[in-house]
Amino acid sequence: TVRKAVIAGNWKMNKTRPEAKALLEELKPMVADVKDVEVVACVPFTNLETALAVTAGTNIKIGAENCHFEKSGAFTGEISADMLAEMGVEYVVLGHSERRQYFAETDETVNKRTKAALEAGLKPIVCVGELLWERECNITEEVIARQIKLDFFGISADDLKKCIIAYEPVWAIGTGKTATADQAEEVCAFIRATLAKLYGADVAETITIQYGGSMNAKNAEELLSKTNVDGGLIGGASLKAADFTTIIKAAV
Ligand code: 3PY
Repeated sequence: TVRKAVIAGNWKMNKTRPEAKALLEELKPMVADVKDVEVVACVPFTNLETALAVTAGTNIKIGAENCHFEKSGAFTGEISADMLAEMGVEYVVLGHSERRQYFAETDETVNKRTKAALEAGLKPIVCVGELLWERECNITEEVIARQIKLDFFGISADDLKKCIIAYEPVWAIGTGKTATADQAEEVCAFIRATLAKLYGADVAETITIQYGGSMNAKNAEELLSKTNVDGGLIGGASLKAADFTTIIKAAV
């Protein structure tokens, strides 16, 4: 395809600085020869500086796991997109279902964060996905279309091309349950068709759509073989250098 695969680790709330350093040092030589896949590690804020230093000059890019939508101000405990960009961070995960579920993030705040991230020059990895209940009620496509419309509202086609969309069915996150490759392909294709309608075929064909939700060393190859699955957002398996490398090589 025209799209370069992007495999991004989402470390979630894991790893102290020495642990982060050790993991990335282990990963570096294992993926040094990978050219056709964009390799990203999205790490906790406290690990960003260490991660950037350890991966400087390598093919591993660094991302954050969230950012706030305001530029600065009285938002105790928050981190702005500018603060991340200034460090040299390239990517930021936004709207992960854990943020939506436990930290009351909504499509409205995901939209604001996406705009702030783009304005700061970051590449947002915006997560969408349906709940199990919604899938059972046969409204997966409605839910996904609504998230796409709201999360990217007011964002230009050119800016949208800088974004990655991660399809993460909520029932597959941290549960060990994976969508089948056909289920993943079906929804990723639907996302692309929705983008084609809203933004035109050019944007739809250009944008990277990842699958996320318990992708691991065993199931990655089949998921990544699908036409509309351009990469993965990897939870637990990104915490092990060997598993993460297997997934990256499955995307080549
Ligand atoms: C998972 O694989 O569980 C994820 O949430 C990836 O973001």
